[in-house]
Amino acid sequence: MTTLSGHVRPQVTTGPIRGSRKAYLDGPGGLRVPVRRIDLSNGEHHDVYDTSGPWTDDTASVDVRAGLPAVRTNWVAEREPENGAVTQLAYAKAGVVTPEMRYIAIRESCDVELVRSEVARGRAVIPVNVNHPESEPMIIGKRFLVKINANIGNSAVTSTVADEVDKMVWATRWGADTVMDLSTGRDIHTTREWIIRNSPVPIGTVPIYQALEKVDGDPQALTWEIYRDTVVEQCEQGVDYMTVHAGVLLRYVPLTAKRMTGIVSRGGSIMAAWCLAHHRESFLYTHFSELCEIFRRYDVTFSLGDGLRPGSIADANDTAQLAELETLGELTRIARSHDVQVMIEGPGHVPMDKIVENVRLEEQWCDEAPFYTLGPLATDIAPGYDHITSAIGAATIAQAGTAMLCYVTPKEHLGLPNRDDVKTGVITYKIAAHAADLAKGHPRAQERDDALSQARFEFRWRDQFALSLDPDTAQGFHDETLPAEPAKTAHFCSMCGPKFCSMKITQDVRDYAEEHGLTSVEAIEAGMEEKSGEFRDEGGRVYLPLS
Ligand code: MP5
Repeated sequence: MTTLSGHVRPQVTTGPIRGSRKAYLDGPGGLRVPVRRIDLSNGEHHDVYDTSGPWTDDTASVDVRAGLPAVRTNWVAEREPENGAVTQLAYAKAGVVTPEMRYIAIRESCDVELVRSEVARGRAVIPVNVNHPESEPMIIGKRFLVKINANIGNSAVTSTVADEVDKMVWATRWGADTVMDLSTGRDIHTTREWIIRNSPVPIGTVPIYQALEKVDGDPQALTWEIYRDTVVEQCEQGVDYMTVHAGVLLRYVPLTAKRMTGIVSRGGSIMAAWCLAHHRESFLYTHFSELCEIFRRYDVTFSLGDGLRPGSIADANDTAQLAELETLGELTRIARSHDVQVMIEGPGHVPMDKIVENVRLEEQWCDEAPFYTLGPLATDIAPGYDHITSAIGAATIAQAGTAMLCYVTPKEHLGLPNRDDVKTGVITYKIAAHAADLAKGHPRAQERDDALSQARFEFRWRDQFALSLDPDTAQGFHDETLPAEPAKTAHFCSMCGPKFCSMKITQDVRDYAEEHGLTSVEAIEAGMEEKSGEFRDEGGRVYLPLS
């Protein structure tokens, strides 16, 4: 790894999340698929999907200077590139099941044939650069669990390599399925190297940012050659998917002239500036097939960028946005003809009533390539709370079929997120993704809700904390008012106190029923019968005289 002279050495958070431990599910051929095992006080345990890699494994010795162990090295070495493309798409189309697909089937508790067939028809992607053997295979597609991405990366104003490595490990600890390094400041190459070597999840980038850095920030000075060399450099390093804004065509730029907020994508605005300055078609579009050939050699996945996404409610679903989406469909077909995997990036800012249309058009025009959306924010009026405005849109769009949600943090529109913002963004998006999994009827989604609700109803407070997305916050809030140990088994909390706890009262009803040898329905009926008897005995009068 590039040495970090003059830098603070990265320090990352290690060790299990409160109330759980790392466990592994064994699969055929020596596969070991990680899960987070939550041991419950009633002797049961509950396993949850685990994105955190060896960093949360107490038994693993990991050192950020050495990088993570390369778990996929042998799988990659066994491939025979001389026989054709090494992409998961090429194998899937040829009917071959890769070790990555078998790993994913265990991780998603599904049949491996579902994994292969969804990849083969392009409705799912497995982002795995052959040069990122440290990553644990995962799948992005509407038939699988909804995934979330966390954006990190420095800017010219703030942050260091150490901060960004810490944010990557922190984001995956809380559930980020992929991480994008969107660095635009200093040390872009070095930052990315440290992130990739230590990342258990696929890493995405936007290569045009580094290309722009190479020409000192002047979009006009960009060339296809500079861009191509940057892409090769990143492919060699192990970037798993790259955002390419190849749908921002010269003729679409004028469509944004009358918009409320113009072009809000950084990559989109860079390409629009280049097209206008040279009055030529985008080199990303004219050289797209060459780009496919590069991606194919490394199995890098396209994330076709929405450079013309709406940046305000007023601009949602406008002509510029939809024109670009159609072009992304054309590019999807070209990429697939090269056996390269593709996902499509989506908006932005969209009011709730216009969200579903985005999914329908994407599926129709882009041949069901996995949709990867940035929120969308369902309203523009809450800066400081845009993790929430966007999670509303994210849950809605995921229910309609979006495969991966790109998180938005509370700092969106205001500043570079710090590690607290990263955690808030990740947890918020886990909520949106899981809510969609439930609504879509994912076979395993409800198990966790049931386990948590059962713990809640039985006043197993520690189990309730451990089963929650953020056990530290759940326990912290509980302990703020009732920190003493006996409160961890008490049949109430400080919200309602001992006499007004609805769950306690329900349990009393059930206890009464059991004592009298009745079901709770019978107990209620018996109680009502008792009361109506009293009513009749009093003469059946609604109003009784005051005695
Ligand atoms: C970007 C982003 C950066 N914010 N989110 C995703 C999913 N991909 C890329 O994008 P841009 O378009 O350069 O602002």
